[in-house]
Amino acid sequence: MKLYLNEVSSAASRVRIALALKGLSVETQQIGILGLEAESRKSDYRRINPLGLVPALETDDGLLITQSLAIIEYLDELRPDPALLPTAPVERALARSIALSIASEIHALLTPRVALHLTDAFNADSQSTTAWNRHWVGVGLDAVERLLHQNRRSVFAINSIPTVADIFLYPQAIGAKRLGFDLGRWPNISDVFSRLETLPAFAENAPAPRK
Ligand SMILES: N[C@@H](CCC(=O)N[C@@H](CS)C(=O)NCC(=O)O)C(=O)O
Repeated sequence: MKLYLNEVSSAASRVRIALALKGLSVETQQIGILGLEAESRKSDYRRINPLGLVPALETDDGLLITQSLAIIEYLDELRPDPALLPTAPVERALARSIALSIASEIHALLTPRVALHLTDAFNADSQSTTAWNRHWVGVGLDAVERLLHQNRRSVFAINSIPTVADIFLYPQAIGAKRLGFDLGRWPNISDVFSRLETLPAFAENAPAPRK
C-alpha cells in the first residue's frame, strides 16, 4: 500500500495516527499542497485524487481510496486490532458524528485551496483569511465541545480507547492552538486532548507546522 500525504496536512495526520495505532507501516509519497503551483493541483496528482487533496491511499491492487475517514475505516477492516470504531452501534454513530463534524464542517473550510480562492476571487489578504479560519474553528469546536459533553464519562472522546473521534479531534485541536485559540475555551476538548498528546501514536504524527 502507498499513502500520498503531506507532513503539514491535518487530514493526512489522521491516517498516520491510525496506521501508528495499528502498528502498520506503508510506503509514503509527499505531495506539495501549498501555493498556486502545488503538485496537488497538477494533472498527474489529479489522476490519483481528482479533488487534488491528500491523503490518498493506493491499495496493493492499484485502487485509489480518497477521504481520510474512508481510508481509516478500510485500514480498520483490514487490521481490526485495536478497533478504531466502538462496538455498540450508537457509539459507532457518535464517533463518526464527531469525526465528520470536524472533517466536513470545520476542516473543509480551512484548506489551502479555499484560502487561494478567497484571495483570487475576493481579494482576501492573509489577515482576512486568518479571520475566516478562526471563525470556522471557533464555531465548529464550540459545537464539537457540546457533542463531546454527552460522553464525558469516557477517558477519550467516546470510549476508553481512542476512536476515529479522537483521531479527527487531535490534529484539529493542534490547528486551533496554532490559530491562537486557548483550548481552555473548550474544557471537554482540552481534557481529551491532554490525554491524547501523551500517546506516541498521536504525538509523533501531529501535522507539522507550516513554514
Ligand atoms: N475530507 C478530506 C480532506 C482532505 C484535505 O482537505 N486535505 C488538504 C490537506 S489537510 C489538502 O490536500 N489540501 C490541498 C488544497 O487545499 O489545495 C479528507 O478527510 O481526506
